[in-house]
Amino acid sequence: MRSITFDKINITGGFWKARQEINRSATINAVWNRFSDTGRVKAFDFKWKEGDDCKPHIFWDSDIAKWIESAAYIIAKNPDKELENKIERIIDRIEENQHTDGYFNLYYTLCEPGKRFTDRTCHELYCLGHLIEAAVAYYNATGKDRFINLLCKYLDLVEKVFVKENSAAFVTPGHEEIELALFKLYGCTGNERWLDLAMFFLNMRGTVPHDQSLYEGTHPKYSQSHLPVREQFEAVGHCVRACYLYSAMADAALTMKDEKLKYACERIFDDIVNKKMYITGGLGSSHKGESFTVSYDLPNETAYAETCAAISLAFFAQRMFILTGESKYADVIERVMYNGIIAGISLDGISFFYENPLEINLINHNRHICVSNGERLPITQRKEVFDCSCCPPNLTRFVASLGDYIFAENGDAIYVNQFIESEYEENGQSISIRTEYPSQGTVEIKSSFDKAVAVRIPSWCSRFTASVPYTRKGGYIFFDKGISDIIIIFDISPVINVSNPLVWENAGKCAITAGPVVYCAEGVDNGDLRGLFIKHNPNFTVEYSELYKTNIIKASAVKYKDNGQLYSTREFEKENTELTLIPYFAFANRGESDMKVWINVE
Ligand code: FUB
Ligand code: ZN
Repeated sequence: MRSITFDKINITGGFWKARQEINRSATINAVWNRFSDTGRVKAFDFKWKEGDDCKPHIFWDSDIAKWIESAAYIIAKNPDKELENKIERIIDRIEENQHTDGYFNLYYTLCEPGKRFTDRTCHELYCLGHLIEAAVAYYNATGKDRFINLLCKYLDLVEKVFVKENSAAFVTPGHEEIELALFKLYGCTGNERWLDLAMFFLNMRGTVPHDQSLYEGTHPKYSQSHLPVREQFEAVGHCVRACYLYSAMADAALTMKDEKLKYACERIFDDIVNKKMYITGGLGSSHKGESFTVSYDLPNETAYAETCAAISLAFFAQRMFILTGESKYADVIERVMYNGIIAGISLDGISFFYENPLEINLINHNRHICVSNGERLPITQRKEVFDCSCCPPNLTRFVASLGDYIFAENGDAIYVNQFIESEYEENGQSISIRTEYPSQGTVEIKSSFDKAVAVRIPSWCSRFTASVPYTRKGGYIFFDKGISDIIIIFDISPVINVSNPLVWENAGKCAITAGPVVYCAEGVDNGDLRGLFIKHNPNFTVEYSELYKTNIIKASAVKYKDNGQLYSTREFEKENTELTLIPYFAFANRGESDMKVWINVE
């Protein structure tokens, strides 16, 4: 399967066009401004000294790198001199401050000189990985190779220290990222040294006793260092680290035709999706280690579900789709992009969640009034920047390059994976999608390609119609070549979802989805959420909301009345009511509020 990259695709309207416009006009500048306020941009002047404010953090390089990568994706579609100049200034600083042997790192140059490559947990290779991704994106957008060349010089050093001399204090990085970046660099330059280096880091993981020792009390599973990669079959440890690693494993499986790696990736992916993923596509059941825990452990209120983890799942899923051509991977991308990822950003595009809980109970947030311990709970309102601000620039790069996920090509067919109003043109042939998705299920596809068109039937969809004959194979319906006008109508009526009974937290509860969108109830619409139970077979009504650019849902429900008694042997009185449900991605945009995705069923 060949992916058709975002630069060849125009997103022309609808839900995602609006999101990309906000990303381009508001978010990219807001993130830059907050990175300036907090000293991240200035740090690249390399003037910081002990005692000054804004001490560089070990992965500030990566924050700016992800910002550059995002800006490069934006420039690729909308040339913008101001953004380009900002990038050029940072590259100037990198060039001026790169060590003569190629090394470049803010923290180890300014704060701990002489200690480079001594601490596996300190993110040097992670930062380099993000710089590489940024440089590749910038080269692809502008044709300028100065940034890539600087980093290749750094990579000459990395190859010497890690592969030839084995002189660093560790062999594999504590936070994966460089591996997938090296695959991108190999794809861009064709230089097999970078492929070999990627394979070196992958093959060594889980084989080096020193790298498997306990770091800061964490188990080797935390950084997926417990086993060689071909023997890893379960998703473990820190979720972002994990999915960046699994993405690189999938890259390697494809590039090297490595069946063992492919098998490991398939097993891990299924483990995530069938046992460890929130209905929103969020990953990470615990803030401790920002990590996967055990199967079916999916607490709602204390969910970690870091925005970066959701994005990293999309990266892994996309590579698995390219590797296998199976629609289930695109299903997961759809789930995560409409839910777990964009919940991380406010509707106005300037503030962010790091953790994305599936429930907010404000009483628990105020519990310290009565008792002092209190479970650690995610914040209830988005913030413009964090001390650890990895998520905002991950969002900007994901949204700017969203076109990557729409179409793919394999032999005789063009694949339509995501229903986003867009067009792709190559060699005088084109395919376009027109749709109001996800507020409506109608998708019109026009193709002049001399190929069949394969359209994904989403796993959530039990009913659809198509305007022309098709054949079904796996998760796709195929329209013969020569069929140029296709209209598919997916039934996106609201439906009830229940959890596997082993998910303790969700027993007796349901979640409502419509098409790919997961819904939630907020106190701001429904008053006190306590005592509210959705009817067993609820009536749903749907109305379009301009605020959310998709629908809200009203569902029939009952409200139990407080009669002043704490306990009773008889059922409390109840009255019929209507529950208002909004898209989960839009929660916490109207002030602090209780919120629930999983709702009690009467
Ligand atoms: O450690 C770098 C990034 O910060 C991780 O990927 C996130 O989970 C956050 O810890
Ligand atoms: Zn993050």
